[in-house]
Amino acid sequence: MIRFLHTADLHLDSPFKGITDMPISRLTELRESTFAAYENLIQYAEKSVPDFVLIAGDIYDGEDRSLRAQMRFVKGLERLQQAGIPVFMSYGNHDHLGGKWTRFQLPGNVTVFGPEVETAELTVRGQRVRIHGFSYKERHIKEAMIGHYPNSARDSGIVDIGMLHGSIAGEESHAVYAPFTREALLEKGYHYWALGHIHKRQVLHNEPPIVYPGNLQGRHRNERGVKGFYEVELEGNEASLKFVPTSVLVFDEIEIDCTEMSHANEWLTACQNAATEVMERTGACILSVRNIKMSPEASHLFSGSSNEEWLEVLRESADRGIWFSGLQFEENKKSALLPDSPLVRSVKEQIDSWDDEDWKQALQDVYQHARSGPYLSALTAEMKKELSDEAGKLISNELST
Ligand SMILES: [Mn+2]
Repeated sequence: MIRFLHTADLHLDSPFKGITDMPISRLTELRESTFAAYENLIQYAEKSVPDFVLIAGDIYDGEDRSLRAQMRFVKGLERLQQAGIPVFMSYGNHDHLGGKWTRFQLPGNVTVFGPEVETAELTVRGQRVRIHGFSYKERHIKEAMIGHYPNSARDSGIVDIGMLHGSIAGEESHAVYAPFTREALLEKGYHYWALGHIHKRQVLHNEPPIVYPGNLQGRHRNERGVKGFYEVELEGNEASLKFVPTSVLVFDEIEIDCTEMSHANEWLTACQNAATEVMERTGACILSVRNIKMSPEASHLFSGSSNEEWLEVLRESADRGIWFSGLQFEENKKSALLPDSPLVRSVKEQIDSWDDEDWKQALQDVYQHARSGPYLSALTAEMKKELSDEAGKLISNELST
């Protein structure tokens, strides 16, 4: 039996650029979160002493690899060295070999795959293990690198593990790098495929396992839920996987049913209850609130104050450990929500008060245009009404996105 840890997409020192309105203490905690998650991985390894650790690319968030991130990463690797744990790793599209960075020397327990597919070998209690992988030599590897992986040596009793940072060919939701198909991976006859690149944890195939462990720490509201790595045991052709959580802050979304909402405090209580439930399940969290099933009454309630004000009171009433990042209103109710808002109302009132001279002024660019002018008919009351409505819609759409 061999036992190893499979992680990928550490994205150490992610800048969390999109999040700007947090108080500084929380922002500091957030900026430390990728390191804290890595620390959880290292501690788990020190405690459980696996036979080896696999890191399948995107260790760093940026191709310039901040010094701080490198120092912290190397310190973790040194602790694994002290615990006698070998590490096999590759670089991905985010931390490709072509980037410009100040190099740290890695400790002797670490094997880094080069730009071509290479094979590393080790023996675990008499069992020969081969690990195959490569690092990105530049950011965009469009080539199907899978063609360069050797076939397994199953017949000779060797365990083969493939490490690959890339995505399934034709998968439109992500930039496709080093594309592969499930079939192409299975054809190699390996015992395990340790993938990286896709941040959502998923097992693409069970026997043998083809696995994305996801990232160690979510970085924005589209990287939801608890994040971590897999601990894998291989025994003959049997594999067992255990997910080990590492994230210290969980991004998630709560849905609030607004059917019955007629007062602000009802909504605040509903948000707090839903948020507490998430926190009890996952620990500290950053939540976006999605308001669904907006009744006319609820629309009326929300139109009385701006989104910023709602968010402000929500944050003020939040428990420790919960941060509300933003509000959304169910798509089809967006326009029903805002035409009534004070801003839209005042703009429409303004437009409605225009006399012919004001209209002429507002539209002079089109009416006096040498090409378009001659083709325009005189402005009717109906057209004015239409323009005023369009202006209202434009404003409410801009405000609600
Ligand atoms: Mn990544």
